[in-house]
Amino acid sequence: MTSSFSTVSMIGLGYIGLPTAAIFASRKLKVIGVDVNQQAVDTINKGKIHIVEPELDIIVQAAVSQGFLRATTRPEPADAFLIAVPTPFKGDHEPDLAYVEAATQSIAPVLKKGDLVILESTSPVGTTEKVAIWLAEARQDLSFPQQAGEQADINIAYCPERVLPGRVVHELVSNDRVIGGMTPRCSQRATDLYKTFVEAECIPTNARTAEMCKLTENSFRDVNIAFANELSIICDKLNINVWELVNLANHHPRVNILQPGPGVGGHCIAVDPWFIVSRTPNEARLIHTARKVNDAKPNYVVDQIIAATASVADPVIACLGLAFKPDIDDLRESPAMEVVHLLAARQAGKILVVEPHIETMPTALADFGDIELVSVEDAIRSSNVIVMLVSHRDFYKIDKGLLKGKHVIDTRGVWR
Ligand code: SAJ
Repeated sequence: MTSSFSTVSMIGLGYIGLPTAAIFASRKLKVIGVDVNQQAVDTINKGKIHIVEPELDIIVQAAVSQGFLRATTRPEPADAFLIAVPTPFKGDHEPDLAYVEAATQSIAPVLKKGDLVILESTSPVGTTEKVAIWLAEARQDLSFPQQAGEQADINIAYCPERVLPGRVVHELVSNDRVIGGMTPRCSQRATDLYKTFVEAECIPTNARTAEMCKLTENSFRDVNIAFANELSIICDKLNINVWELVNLANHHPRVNILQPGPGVGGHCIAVDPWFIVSRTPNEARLIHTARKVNDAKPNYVVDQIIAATASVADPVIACLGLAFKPDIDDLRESPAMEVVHLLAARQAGKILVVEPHIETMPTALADFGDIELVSVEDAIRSSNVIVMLVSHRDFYKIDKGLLKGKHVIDTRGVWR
């Protein structure tokens, strides 16, 4: 650890902010976590967590009980401030920077000469420069990199997170980190800070490139999943098993196709490419098309299900999985949720939903009368149409013999 940081403040204690705060604290830095959600603050101060992430509970418990992590709703002075707040959409897929701006304004009064400010939130290109402008407007007594370069009182950098939900605690430490300083000194100071826990490489660049790098990584994955999803539709038309096809093609030493599915979900891959499209709509043609291909996939799956029900007198449709990907409980932007929602809206029949990672029906579905949350055994026994939506580990154990005589739509290739 470098001696220039003894107190670190994390603004936003969600899926990224809380694990990062806890890891800093585990390295014996004094961490002040800030969140507008009083309930989250109270939970953390009791040494507990308000989100689901393996191993996080143990680290937070230790950090709080040893006095290295404390949560509050109002920023306090610190040597470094990290901002990890949401950047959702507004309007037609436009990035909404309201939370980033509010977080920035909230730290302005407590900034002092020598402090480091890092933006971690996934953001459109140019956001770090905006943060610097907002801070300079609020604190005219201090100098900032856009005014004073290497001599600035305050250093500012953009350092995106790239951790995979479910593996956050491990990947925070072991992933390489892109460090986008507004000046080389800003990058150096941010590297010094992250090196308190990052065991992998910290690679310096400028803020704009770092912002674009984060968006590029998730767009790369989105475009490649869109390719797989488009292939699956082509294969349906040509009567080819897409899973076999992808497997065979991937035997080529320079081909690595991803897996088709019912669409792309989560709060990252289905969102971040739009931040490129909204800034450069005329240029980002492939990225935009990939978004549209992936967003259209749930509708395609629903059409397949409706076609399967055409020959069934009283359709009972078992939908296996609601989460946005396997073995997690996160339903955000989930294509499986969308499929069930569309099916219910089209009154396709009675719907039996199975999701081993939740206990109650999500409110978005509860309003429809003809949907029930049941066990996998009940769903398979009572249905005549079975739709595999999420390849949860548990679903691989289903006896294939039980599917005999039923219409099966396997969007994930579990029964390939
Ligand atoms: N999916 C497919 N086929 C595939 C792979 C994924 O349909 O072959 C679907 C999943 O089922 C899911 C969606 O894509 O619905 C996204 O899942 P994911 O596992 O690809 O990604 P996330 O959203 O959990 O995490 C991503 C990661 N980014 C990349 O892999 C480039 C992670 O490293 C980022 O930190 C995270 O986004 C983020 O926070 O941005």
